[in-house]
Amino acid sequence: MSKIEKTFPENFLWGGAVAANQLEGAYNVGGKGLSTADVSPDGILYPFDETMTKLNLYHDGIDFYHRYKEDIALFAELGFKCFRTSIAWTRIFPNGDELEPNEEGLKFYDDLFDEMLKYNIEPVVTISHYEMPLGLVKNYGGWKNRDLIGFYEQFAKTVLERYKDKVKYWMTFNEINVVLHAPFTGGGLVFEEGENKKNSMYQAAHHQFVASALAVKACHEINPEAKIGCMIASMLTYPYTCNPEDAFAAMEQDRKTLFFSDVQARGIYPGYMKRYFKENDITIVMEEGDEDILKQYPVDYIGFSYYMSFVASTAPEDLEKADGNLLNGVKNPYLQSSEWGWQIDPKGLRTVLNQLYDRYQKPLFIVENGLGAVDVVEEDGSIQDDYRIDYLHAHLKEAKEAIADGVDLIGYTSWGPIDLVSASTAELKKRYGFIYVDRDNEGNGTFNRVKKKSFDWYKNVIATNGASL
Ligand code: BGP
Repeated sequence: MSKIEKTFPENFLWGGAVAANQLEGAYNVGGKGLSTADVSPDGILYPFDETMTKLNLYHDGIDFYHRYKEDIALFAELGFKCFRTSIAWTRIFPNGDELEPNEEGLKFYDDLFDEMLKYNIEPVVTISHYEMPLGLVKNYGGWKNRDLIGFYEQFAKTVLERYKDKVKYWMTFNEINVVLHAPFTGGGLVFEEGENKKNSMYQAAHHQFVASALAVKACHEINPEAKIGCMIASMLTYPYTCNPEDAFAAMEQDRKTLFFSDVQARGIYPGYMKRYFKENDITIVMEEGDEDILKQYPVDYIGFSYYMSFVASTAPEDLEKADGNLLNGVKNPYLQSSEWGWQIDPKGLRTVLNQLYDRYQKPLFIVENGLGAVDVVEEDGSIQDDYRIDYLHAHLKEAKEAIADGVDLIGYTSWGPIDLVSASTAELKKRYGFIYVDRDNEGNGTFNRVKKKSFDWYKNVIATNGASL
């Protein structure tokens, strides 16, 4: 048998990924308005609280707003080729509907991107990541209102234009499919009594699709060299048994996710979804021209996050549950789980990469992957996070296999290269970083940064372009 060459491509985009609201802090500094995250002290899965009386760790994040120079220097030491972050919408348009952007907010990201470029770190920018101006929720009802398309388009055009010489890689919405699972965070949706929630969520998604396509259009007009992608939370589902009914249930469950990338990458609403809408009394209001916009401006690449896999069964009530803090389901007896119940599945990453590439034939970018874990600081001050190394090592090996399968993978950014506030639970003890941040769930700590054992490990992976794996 001939030997298969397994290597990462030259110019592979190694790096890390974060989101503005989970690390910047300075939530009311520099003219910034209140965002949905600022009133979500318990994270994206829980009700929001406008009284703001409860400790909200997003408010200070890890103080990246003031310490980004130190952090970018550490990323440079890791050898990062790219760094993915998002732009806090409320730094640019504090309430979302102003006519003019906030210059102080724009300036912050100019400085941040310049700092990255100083070290040849390519900025990869998510235009909207899990937060939006609270003003757009209160005054317009969030994304179920069509007006949001215009407000997003203005925001997107403003940043695409302003940073056109600094940013070549963009994404329109983080995990766009999460509007179905966390409707407040994903879509600014607050439901009324008796409202058809599913209808509102899919209507919000439709508005986001159109907004996303308009951002693709603007991006290509402003800088034809730039690439703009979608970003989905991939949720690979296995059938619990080989019973064809289970296999079909797994496919149907996967389609709840793939629907989003189907629309963004192929530019059409797939037939299976039109049927689902009919069967569930969902009517999507579209305006003339919407379908043309979707068709004309598909994304350039598919960005996705991958943390775990899922299991579907036609008789789930008879089976053991997977009690993860995100999307419960059936437990997979072959997999271990993280401390938060996320089922760890490196092989599934190879499957997802192959499935997405077979389906779209567009470049893929793993823009989030990692292990959320409790880290212990030893007496000597070190953090021995071998579990994190094991997780990342196993996943990256599968990514390498997928490349050998022929998948066009352009980059890998691990989630939270520096510890930050969790999205699902808004806590700090769920850590992902190669760099530890001294800050706890009660809001105590110095914000000091400490390299963990995984720091040198990842540095070596990048330095060898993955040959060390
Ligand atoms: C993704 C989000 C991130 C993020 C990550 C890890 O869904 O895009 O914002 O934080 O998951 O999730 P968590 O922080 O809940 O562990």
